[in-house]
Amino acid sequence: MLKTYAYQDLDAQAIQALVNRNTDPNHAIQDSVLQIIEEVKQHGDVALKSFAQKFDKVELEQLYLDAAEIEALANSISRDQMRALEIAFQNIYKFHQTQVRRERTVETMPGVSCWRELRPIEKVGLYIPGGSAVLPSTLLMLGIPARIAGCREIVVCSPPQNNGKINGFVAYCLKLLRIDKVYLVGGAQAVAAMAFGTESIPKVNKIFGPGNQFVTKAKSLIQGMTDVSIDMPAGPSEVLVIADESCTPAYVAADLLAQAEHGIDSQAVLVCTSASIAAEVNKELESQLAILPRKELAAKALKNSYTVIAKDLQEAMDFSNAYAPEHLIIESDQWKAMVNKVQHAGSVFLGHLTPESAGDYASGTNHTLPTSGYARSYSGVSVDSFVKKITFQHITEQGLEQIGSTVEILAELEGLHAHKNAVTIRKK
Ligand code: HSO
Ligand code: ZN
Repeated sequence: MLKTYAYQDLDAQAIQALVNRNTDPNHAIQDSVLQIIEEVKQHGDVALKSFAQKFDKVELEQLYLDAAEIEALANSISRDQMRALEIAFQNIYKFHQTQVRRERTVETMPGVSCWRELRPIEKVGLYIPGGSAVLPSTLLMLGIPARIAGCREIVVCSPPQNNGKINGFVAYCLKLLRIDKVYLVGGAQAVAAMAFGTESIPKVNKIFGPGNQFVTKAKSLIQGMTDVSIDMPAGPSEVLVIADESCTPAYVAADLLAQAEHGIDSQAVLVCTSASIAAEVNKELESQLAILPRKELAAKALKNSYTVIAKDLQEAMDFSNAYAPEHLIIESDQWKAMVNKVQHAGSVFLGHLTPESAGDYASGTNHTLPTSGYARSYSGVSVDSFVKKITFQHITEQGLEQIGSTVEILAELEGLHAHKNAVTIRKK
């Protein structure tokens, strides 16, 4: 049974307490991650092999699998599974391809032209977690925009299984992405390896991908230690479902559980417009939870979760905007009218037949999204995450005549005479 709050009883402070995801940095984690980073920096491959022994319980002679090994693993999955991964690949590719658009050149004054051009980030590192659920879909969500952007080198790290291999689905996705090497490294040590480079693992320019608290902490730490950047700060996954009288409680419960099964720290929030909807959803939660293979995990996650009863959809949306969910599902006939009221969310699922699972896997949108309230200021991963935008300009003789005195005056008022002279000398 989800804890329940009535929106009308919540003051600003109570709302703040509810929407706060408490991602307080934990010092025990920070200290051990710093140690791991130091080990990898100093001992490279040797450190990675000993971490594989310690954390993944496997003795590795070589830290990667090559094309032939990937091919063999990829061939171990069924035809139907291959086909499903291919359809997901195509849809994600189609959606992301539209994100590459050439921008117009702007003549800000006659003879003064400015424009931007995209260039791929040369080397990117993708981290694919292995833990309690292996997520080949995450490889598609990161690899496809990297390919479309034209990144020259795509380094993939994923923790080895205890047979020293990776799972066949991840291997098949590597094949679809034409990536012919995968590094068998997991956890904070994978992030450190891609940030500093080792004998086997190339240093990259930007690191992407979700992970546990150790991976997340490593990503935030290496940013301050190197010139390597990261996709976004990541926390546990979350969903907020807005449901009104038009909803089907069984669908709402199914969506909350799809989130809850990710992990014990996941959060599934229901905001509905009456107590009777909440009661029906709770009944469904109980019966659907009972038959889930990951019911222990999901039940724990539901303990961190709650329901808010709002008086109408507007109030429900106000709460959602205060929460800034990673995923927002609007299970109402009125979904169209709600679209422009959404202010803060990572990805939004509209109507009764649009489960988050569709976007998690195959509809085309990216599932690497801002969590923990970062949807207030971050976007999800897209092709943009894999490119830089460089500005260019060109000034003609006429242009210099047009803009010259403005620059001279501004340089003068800042007391920067060399700046002024760089114009003056050209006007002569
Ligand atoms: N909901 C997760 C993505 C995912 N779900 C992968 C299943 N597999 C974070 O958006
Ligand atoms: Zn999911």
